[in-house]
This record gives sequence, structure tokens and C-alpha cells, in this order.
Amino acid sequence: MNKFIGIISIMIGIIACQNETKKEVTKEIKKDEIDVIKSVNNNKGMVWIEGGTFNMGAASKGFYKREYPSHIVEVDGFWMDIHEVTNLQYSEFTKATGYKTVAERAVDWEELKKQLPPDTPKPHDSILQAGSLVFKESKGPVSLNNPANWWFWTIGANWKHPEGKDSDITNKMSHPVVQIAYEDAIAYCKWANKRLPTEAEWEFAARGGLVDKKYTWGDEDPKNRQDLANIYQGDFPYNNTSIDNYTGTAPVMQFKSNGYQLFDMSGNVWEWCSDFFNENYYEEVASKICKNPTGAKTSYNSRETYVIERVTKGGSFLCHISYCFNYRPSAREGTSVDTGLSHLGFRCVKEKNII
Ligand SMILES: [Ca+2]
Ligand SMILES: [Ca+2]
Repeated sequence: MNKFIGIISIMIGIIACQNETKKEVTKEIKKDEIDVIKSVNNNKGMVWIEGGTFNMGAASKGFYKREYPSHIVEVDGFWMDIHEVTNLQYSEFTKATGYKTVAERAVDWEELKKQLPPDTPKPHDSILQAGSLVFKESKGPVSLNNPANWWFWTIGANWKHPEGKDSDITNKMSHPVVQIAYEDAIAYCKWANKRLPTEAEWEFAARGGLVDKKYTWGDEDPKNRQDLANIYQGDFPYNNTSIDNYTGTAPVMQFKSNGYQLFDMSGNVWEWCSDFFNENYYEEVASKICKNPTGAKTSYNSRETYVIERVTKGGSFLCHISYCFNYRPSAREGTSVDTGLSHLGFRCVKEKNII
């Protein structure tokens, strides 16, 4: 998914600048909850993941082609944030540095057109304003082949206004930060003296010590469960039954942690990894034993060939089994590096010798 789809949607007349009334169930943040989350910036909110060898990728049949073939990977140990970076944490970073995210800057047409088919006309300047992509439920069933049916370029959307200019994060300080482009995540990591996980580190951690299981908790389907993960339950993208209590982001740590005491490695928001996304990468490395792999040398996604993408993992509150069956450790997607989305955030890792 990338800005290209949103901008093109506007060029053909689909404009959505208004925040939609949400059904989201928000939860009052308790003071001790905030204290726990604040502590993450001094390493207390991290857990040591002892490294090891594992089977990376899908172990059984029936998933997306990009997850095959599974292959042997070895990773060294590392520290990992127990939860996704929150709005509170990101606000501490921006207050300290004055950093402005990609979505808060005007769109650079010279950069954007590199991601578009040649001869794409320049949109009007009124469209190329600061903004980001926001999910909007459809009124009924729509074709699942066209993400522009539910993603809308929204001027004024950014991490402080995740669903558009009329939304805010006042009551969402313990929710994961969203509308974060790759460089926005990197900037935070540098400030926090951390880094993004590699895809291998992320997947190893997500498995939580389980071997070749479908989910972070085992093999049980979460579609009718309240306690396993924040995903899209019901009929995508128009009928979110929210058995899990959330139609949008949930505050971090509301669902069961995995075997390594990590929260929301399945669902809530997608999480950036440092690797380039290349859908053929696993085929290239299948015959090797990979030690601390850092991913493909170049990005390649046959669905979005003009775009440079990095790996995103874990799925989100918008992932549904019919369309985006990605709330699994082996699932992997590519996201354009300059694109923020209302369901995409990140968490950080640290190496042993930095602690
Ligand atoms: Ca949900
Ligand atoms: Ca997540």
C-alpha cells in the first residue's frame, strides 16, 4: 500500500477529507498504565529475546506465496520493546527534537512521481498538501481487489490527527502511534538509541518460542475470540463486529502477550522492519542457512513495481481472514517507505552491548 493509490484515487474524483464518526470503544487510561508506558524509554519496557535457530516463513500450505519457502534462520539475542511505540512516547520524541513527520510535510511531487507510471499527470497543488492515508468503512460489500475502496488520501491526517484534521489523540496516548513513514520510525529509533528489528528478529520474537505454529499463541483461529488479538472481525470492509472490543487501534497491552511477554505481535497495528520487501527473497535464500539476515538487497513487489518498500509485519485491526490474513508471524507485506497509514506503527529493538 502506498501514497500512489491515494493520490490516484483523488485524481479520479474520490476525495475524502472528513473524519468519519467512529464506533471505536475507547478505554480510560489509568495513571499507572501511563507510568508503565513512559518507562519504556529507559529500557524497562523491553524484554531480552534470547536468540536461536528457527524455521522462518510459512511451515504449512495455504498462505501467501511471499511466505515460501520456509528456511532455516539463526538470530543472535536482542532487546525488544514489549509493545508498539505509543503516542505518548512519540510525543516525547517530537517535543525533544521538533521533528516533523512525512505526513506533516507537503507532498514532494518530484519524489512522488518516481513511484508512478511514466506520463502520470501532476495533480493540482490543492491535492499535494500534507496528508496521509485513512481507512474508511464502505457502506456495503465492495471489490476486495481495489484498496482505493477503503483507503483515502486525507489532507491533514498525520500521527496527531490519525483519521484526519478533525480527529486527535487526546484520549489515545497509550495507543500505538500511527501515520508513521519509514523515516519517521528511523528518526525515533535514533533518538531513543534503538533501531528497527530486522524481519528475522521480528518473526523470531513473534513466535514466542512456539515451533511452526500458525499464530503467536498457537493454532486457534481468533475470528470469534475477544482476548487474542485486535483484528477485523465480521465482514470486511463494511461490518466490523468488534468481538475483540475495538474497531480501531486499541491501547497497547490489552491482549494476551506471547511466550516472550511481547504484546500485540499479532494485530493492533502493523510494524515496520528494516528489511527491503522483496517477494522473491525467500526463494533466493532457501538453500542457505541464514545467520542474522538483514533482508533483500533491493525492494520488489509485483503489485507495486514503481515503489520502494520495506517489510511490515503482524497485521492490524484492519486485517480480516478474507482479505488480509496477515496476523500471523510468517505473514509479510511491503509498504512504500514514504507512506503513513492509520494502521501502521512500529516497535524498536536494541542490541545487547548497547544496554
Ligand atoms: Ca478489532
Ligand atoms: Ca502489532
